[in-house]
Amino acid sequence: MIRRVDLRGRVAAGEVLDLQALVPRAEFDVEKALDVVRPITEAVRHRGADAIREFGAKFDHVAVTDLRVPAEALKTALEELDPAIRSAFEESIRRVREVSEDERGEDVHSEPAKGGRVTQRLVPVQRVGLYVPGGRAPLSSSVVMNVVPAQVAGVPSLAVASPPQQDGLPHPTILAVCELLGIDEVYAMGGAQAIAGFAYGFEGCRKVNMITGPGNIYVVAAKRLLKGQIGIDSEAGPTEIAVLADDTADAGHVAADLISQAEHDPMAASVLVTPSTKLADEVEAQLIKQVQNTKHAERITEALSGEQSGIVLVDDLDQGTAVVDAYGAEHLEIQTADAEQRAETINNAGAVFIGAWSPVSLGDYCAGSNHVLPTAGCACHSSGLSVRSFLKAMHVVNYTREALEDVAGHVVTLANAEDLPAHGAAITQRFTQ
Ligand code: HSO
Ligand code: ZN
Repeated sequence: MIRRVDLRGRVAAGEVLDLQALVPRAEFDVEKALDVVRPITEAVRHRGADAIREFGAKFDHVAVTDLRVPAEALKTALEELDPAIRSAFEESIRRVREVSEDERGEDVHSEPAKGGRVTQRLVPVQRVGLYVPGGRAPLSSSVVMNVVPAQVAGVPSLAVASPPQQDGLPHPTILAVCELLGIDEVYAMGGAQAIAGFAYGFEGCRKVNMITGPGNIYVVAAKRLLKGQIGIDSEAGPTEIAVLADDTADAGHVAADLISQAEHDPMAASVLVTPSTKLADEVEAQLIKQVQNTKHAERITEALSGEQSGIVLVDDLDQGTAVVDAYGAEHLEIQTADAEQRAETINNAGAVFIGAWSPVSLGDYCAGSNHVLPTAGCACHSSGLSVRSFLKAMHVVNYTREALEDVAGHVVTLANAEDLPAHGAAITQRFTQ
């Protein structure tokens, strides 16, 4: 069901371990997909909506006449949404909004010299396109995770794209959540053509400054290709969960959490790191037992038995901590007696979940944290989506005559040192007239 990687005693025996290579990620070769995606983005660039519709018909097998979802369809979707689902979304939105508001931050005012003021203004990106995947499981919760931080940041113009279903519209729950959040610009388009449509604009859709949201390999490839032209969030690959656990962890909980993320994708990675063989055996037994009773047993089994998943046995929790930190999982659960202190030593994870009562699926929907997180080890340099993703920091410089005069000598010296005397002259000419 799940392979084991036994590291015990190997460092003591003098072996130098490449911790990141121990559990390799499933192949998600974005570079290869670039060649497929390039002609699509070029076609959309030159032929706009016609090209988007043609690729939609080819890949989604749906003929869409009007890419823009009519206001009536959004309204109906919300009216028809199950009230229990609506109230769960409302609670999810409330929590993500509260966290986003707390995190927004203020402009920063500094005065490094008398009369010399520098302000860092936090300015929202002006127009953002949010991509919501359809496919295997249309992730309507991703609408919340993208839209709410953008709204709290103050982004004035937001558009959503999601692939059409058989009826030519995106999944009704996705439409309902858009309506709930007050998003009225929604497009029935998916894949690389949707990303290109947002990046270049097309009839009726102004081009955006930034595109966020997860997607399949072609969506990721299109984002990579068009980056620069537009800003993007971090690239999202298959979902990952790493659990660092000791004997105090409940094997049933650990197995359920490993299964929960394996449910996304046969390429999803579920990794347990533990010094306890007892826990390892119990979790393995629980995996076998629990998978039988899940709806998506086939893809879960494929994910758990893939190279990208495994149970890693370590000498002790400190080695285990080094392993998970090197791995840099999208989601890291710490279920150890000292979970809270241990979490403070982690540098690389998309998000960290502490103890028995903070499972990843809580974070997927209702913790208030964001579930759009860096995968494939990108957590060592990137953050998950948040209100900050939609804010740019802009310095505003405001010096008085006296403050400029005070520092003029240094500016001239540095300008001359770089053989750029006109830079110095721009200062001195102000005081020599
Ligand atoms: N675990 C996914 C997010 C998600 N789960 C959406 C359920 N719905 C990636 O972090
Ligand atoms: Zn999930």
